[in-house]
Amino acid sequence: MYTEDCIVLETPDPTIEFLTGRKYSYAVCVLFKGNITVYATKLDKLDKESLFKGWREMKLPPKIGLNLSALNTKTYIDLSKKFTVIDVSNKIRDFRRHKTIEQANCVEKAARCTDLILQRFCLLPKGTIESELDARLWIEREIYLRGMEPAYPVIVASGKNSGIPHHTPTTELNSGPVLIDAGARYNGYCSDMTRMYDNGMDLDQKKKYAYLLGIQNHTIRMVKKDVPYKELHNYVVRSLGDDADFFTHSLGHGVGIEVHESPRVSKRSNDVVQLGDIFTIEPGLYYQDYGLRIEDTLYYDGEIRVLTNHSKELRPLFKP
Ligand SMILES: [Mn+2]
Repeated sequence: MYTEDCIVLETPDPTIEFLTGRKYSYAVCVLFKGNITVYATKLDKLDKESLFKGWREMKLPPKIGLNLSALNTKTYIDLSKKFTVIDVSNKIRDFRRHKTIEQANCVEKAARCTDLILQRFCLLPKGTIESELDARLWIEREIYLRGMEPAYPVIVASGKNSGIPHHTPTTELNSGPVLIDAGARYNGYCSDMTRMYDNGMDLDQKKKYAYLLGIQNHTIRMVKKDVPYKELHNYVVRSLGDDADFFTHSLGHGVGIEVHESPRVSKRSNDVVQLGDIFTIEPGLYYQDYGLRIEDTLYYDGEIRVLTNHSKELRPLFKP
């Protein structure tokens, strides 16, 4: 990432948090000759940062690299009038892909948080939670109370709503399978996990769940160095047989400062498993009247470490 002459990043590019470990309401980050200089405003407490006084005041070389996958279009247009700009988004994506053990520990800590919260959630007596929205707010509140924040709005999808992969929680709580997709963010690093609960599932639905869980567990065991991610995806599609038509998204995605980042974990991916990858394995089935998804976040550091550990055994949504 430092081989480019000069790279300029602007908030809300998540790479700034990746490099500095800090969140700014506004900042410009300049990487030049191995140094990182952060320009921030008085809205944030300034420490080692320089004061940002506008682009005009910045001394930049005539050619700069920009992360076009995260840059504001207006800034891009303004800067490209004054400088020769080159897109360095691929380089930044690859650079952020490799996670150190310290970074993986942050994801693990975030994962531990949602593990514990969901463990407590299924011990709530019936009647405590009256809707999907209630459940979402209960879980998010617990995340905040543990000093973290939700990595994304928690998904709670009950009955027919579980057939929509990114359902927005409503004031309903339907019987049938209940899908909960929850992740926390610790020190900037996200976790991502989905579990299913039984709020009155029929035998067919339980059989499908057991089948999907078998496939998910086997896929995790297939992870080793240099395995193409598309091979993992294709294994799931083959195992699902006729049901593959109901598996409507990618097998997973990389996780880090952003919930979705490199590597790609899909049938179109050209990435292979590398040391330092953090990614999810989340096969799902989405039918007209219900859906199922099981998702874990993994870290590969020579062997596979499952960072999300909440039980995958199908259990009742509430304490009976
Ligand atoms: Mn996910």
